[in-house]
Amino acid sequence: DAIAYGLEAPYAVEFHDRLPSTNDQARERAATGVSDRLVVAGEQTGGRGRLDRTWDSPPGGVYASLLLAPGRPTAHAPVFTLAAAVAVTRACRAAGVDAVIKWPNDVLLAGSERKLAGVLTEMEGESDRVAWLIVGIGANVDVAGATLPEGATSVRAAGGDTDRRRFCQRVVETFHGLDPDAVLSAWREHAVTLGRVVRVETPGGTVEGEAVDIEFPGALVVRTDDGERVVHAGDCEHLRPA
Ligand code: BT5
Repeated sequence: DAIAYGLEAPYAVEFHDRLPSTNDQARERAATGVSDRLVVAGEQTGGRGRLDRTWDSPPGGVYASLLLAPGRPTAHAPVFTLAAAVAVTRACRAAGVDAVIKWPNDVLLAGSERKLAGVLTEMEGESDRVAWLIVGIGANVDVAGATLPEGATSVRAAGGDTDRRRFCQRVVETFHGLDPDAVLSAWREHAVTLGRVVRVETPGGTVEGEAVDIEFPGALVVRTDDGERVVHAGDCEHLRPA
């Protein structure tokens, strides 16, 4: 598999031509006490998004899950989603595709709402520390636009460099090289959500207003008619420029 050849990472890397889900594979590794492991697959047969949604995972995409060492505060988990989104955005840009971040976990083609990539962070806590933390990345790299779901696009469809090994290498290097203190400012630099009027469906109801900032570990600050709301999770829709 082209993606497998010569990838260098500060973690052990395992490659599979095909897996149900790299996140699930990483989870199985975690159960045997492994950590600091990157699991990469050439395609997935059961790729997952958030909230029981599916992630279409045809050959040519990049499907990678990073199993991080235990012990971090569970409350910090969302910052790894932001860091992964920054890493994927920069990898897209290095491949010649103008990508931007939509809160919380989408990477879009700039000037459109078409999705290039998504991030799925999962964890389990023991009291307030993570027992395992998995950051899963799905990116449409060398995938023809026609094989993707509606609203999706790919590096290939956008005319970028389709070398998956190079793409994956850049994601890993950027993610690893991002100083935790630098994640929020890097995210702000690439985000398209800030300065928009958004509607966020949260577990506690709908929040609508101008997205004004991001707060550690990854909460969106929304200025509503009733004052500022700090939104920790949800699905975000961009309505219009503020
Ligand atoms: C995500 O979920 O965006 C997270 C996707 C994470 C996938 C990676 S692949 C490696 C690792 N192993 C896994 O099993 N998962 C991770 P969410 O925000 O819930 O978005 C899901 C929605 O995106 C779907 O309901 C579709 O509308 C859309 N979608 C599905 N497949 C897509 C694709 N390939 N490209 C763009 N959009 C897609």
